[in-house]
Amino acid sequence: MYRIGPIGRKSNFHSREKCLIGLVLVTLCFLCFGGIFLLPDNFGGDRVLRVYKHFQKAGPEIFIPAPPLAAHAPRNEDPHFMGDRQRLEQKIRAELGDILDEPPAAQAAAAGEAGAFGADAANVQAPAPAAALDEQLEQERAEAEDARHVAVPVLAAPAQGDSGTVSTHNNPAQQIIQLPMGGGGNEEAPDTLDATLEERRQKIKEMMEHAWRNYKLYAWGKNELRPLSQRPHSGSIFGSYDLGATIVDGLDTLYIMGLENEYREGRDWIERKFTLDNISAELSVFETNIRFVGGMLTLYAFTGDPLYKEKAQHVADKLLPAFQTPTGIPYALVNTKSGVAKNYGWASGGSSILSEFGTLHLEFAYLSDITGNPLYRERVQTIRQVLKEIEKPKGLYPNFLNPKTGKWGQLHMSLGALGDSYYEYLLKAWLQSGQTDEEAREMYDEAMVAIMDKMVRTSPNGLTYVSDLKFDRLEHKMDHLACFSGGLFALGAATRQNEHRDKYMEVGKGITNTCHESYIRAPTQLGPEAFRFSDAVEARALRSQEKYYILRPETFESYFVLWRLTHDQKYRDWGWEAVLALEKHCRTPHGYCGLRNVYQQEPQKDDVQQSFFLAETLKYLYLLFSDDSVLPLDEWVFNTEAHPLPIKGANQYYRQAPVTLPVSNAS
Ligand code: DMJ
Repeated sequence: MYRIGPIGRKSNFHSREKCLIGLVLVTLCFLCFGGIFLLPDNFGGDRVLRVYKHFQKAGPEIFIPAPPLAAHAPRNEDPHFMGDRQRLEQKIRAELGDILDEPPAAQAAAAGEAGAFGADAANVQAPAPAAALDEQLEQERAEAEDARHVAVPVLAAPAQGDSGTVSTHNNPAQQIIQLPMGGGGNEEAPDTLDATLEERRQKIKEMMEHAWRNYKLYAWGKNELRPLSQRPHSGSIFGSYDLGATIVDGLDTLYIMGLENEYREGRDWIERKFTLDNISAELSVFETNIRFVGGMLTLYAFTGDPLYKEKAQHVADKLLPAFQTPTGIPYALVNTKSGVAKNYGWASGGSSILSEFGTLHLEFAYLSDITGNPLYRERVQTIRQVLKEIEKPKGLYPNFLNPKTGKWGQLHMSLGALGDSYYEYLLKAWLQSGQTDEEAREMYDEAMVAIMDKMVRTSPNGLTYVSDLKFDRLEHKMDHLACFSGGLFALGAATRQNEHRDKYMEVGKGITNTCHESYIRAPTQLGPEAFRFSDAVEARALRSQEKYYILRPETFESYFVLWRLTHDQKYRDWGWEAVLALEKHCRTPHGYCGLRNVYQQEPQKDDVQQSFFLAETLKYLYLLFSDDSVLPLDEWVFNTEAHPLPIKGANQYYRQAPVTLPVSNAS
């Protein structure tokens, strides 16, 4: 039987419903596509492209949760290794900003003729800067010029026991620039060698002038310079705010080199422009501390100028909200306006990173001493206690620690990326305290003995290196970052007569030699970002993402420390080789760039003049050719960004203030 009725009626209603839904959909489509194609603001501008790029940068995990690593690991690939490499790449990307993202073709176009040293800069087709940028640059340049005529306070070296008072002097120029630690030349060796040394110092000073002049011309007040495009480099670890990173980071090097006018320009900019107030920047606690707080503290120690103490405290106060965690282990990032802090999404389940939260001690301890406010020291003492008391697998410190639970993340250990400067700050906290912070020295010795036992190895041809360790498995690879440890082991040996002394010195010299090998095995004579050891290769990068050189200082830092401790001429020879290589491959008419591949005869440049090139690379090279009386190692200890801090009880520039009640309003 054929029946109509309710069912038939229902069927008619469906058709109307379908029509309505269809209409709604058509309207929606019209609105969406109309929005994209018809509204001039969206189509004409680059907003769609920019949004797309943001998504691209943020990565596919926005849409798709990361799959379990093991499921996607290629055959023979340890999933733990893979995960860590991704993390390291994230970290490097954060450091380098977008320079690694640029396609080689675009790079080649940007670099143009600059592939080889000495090529004609006039042919570089730099993108035309926007008119507004031009105007702003012009204004900044004019301001910088004015600054040359602005009087700066004339500061004298403090008398013994002085707590940092400002005084005047009859000969301002000399007084401002004269190194408080005395000398600067090589007065004690009046022979022909001395003349060569002086020439070399002058050469490195000229490199600093070149780097500074071009930064001033094209990026003044911005964070870093892009020498090929002759523009500021924004983004990367400093965010997009104009914090003058190169000024703050490079100023103490100018001071040490006696570059008076440049020093005045920088000081004036800091006084008039540098502030973190009223900006909403998401800053790396670690990078901001080592470069900005560290830089200001050194300038304060050198000059006694209260400006630098105020600025150091201002910056540190902005970082304090990051310490508000259940354990007191700070988060990696903090927003300067809201105080909201967080960790990197990629760091082992929301962990903080050892090399970051473990590299605050020198600056915070010294800040407490010069301000009389114990708060800063208390914050880093809390970190110390957590690390002292926590169980350490085989005596080693993993790179990740969860600030909420106080538990380790993945058991990856490294003296390179993610671990490095924690170990550095253990030894240096002890040195800075005038060798009274015995807890720090003990922690240093325990950690370094474990590292020598579990991670330091010798290659078949006798090269000493320090591997990474991942869940009991050694990865026979060393980061360029780990090259600082040659100096660290040697400094540990030279400062205490204990049963580890000889071994420390042997390992320190061995690592420094290996890092030098990684340089001289490359046609550019500059070392790669990471190098490996296997039956087939030694001290050589294998993967394309390990072959770049970004003007890093660590190898030269070890040359400098080893030179001071041994006076073995080879360290100066190696340093000079490096100067020649930097001049040949990294110098451009408008500043210094890193290289994309150190194994090419004429490598492409990366178009970034890192602020640490001025803060560290040129400073260590300059000091390598200076007399031991310039920043003597028994009076000064270098923070991890090469900003020298005075040693308590041994250095009249310590400028300790009387202790006051905590006054910080930022905790
Ligand atoms: C610097 O900012 C510091 O030396 C830091 O500890 C590691 N990385 C860079 C230089 O390579």
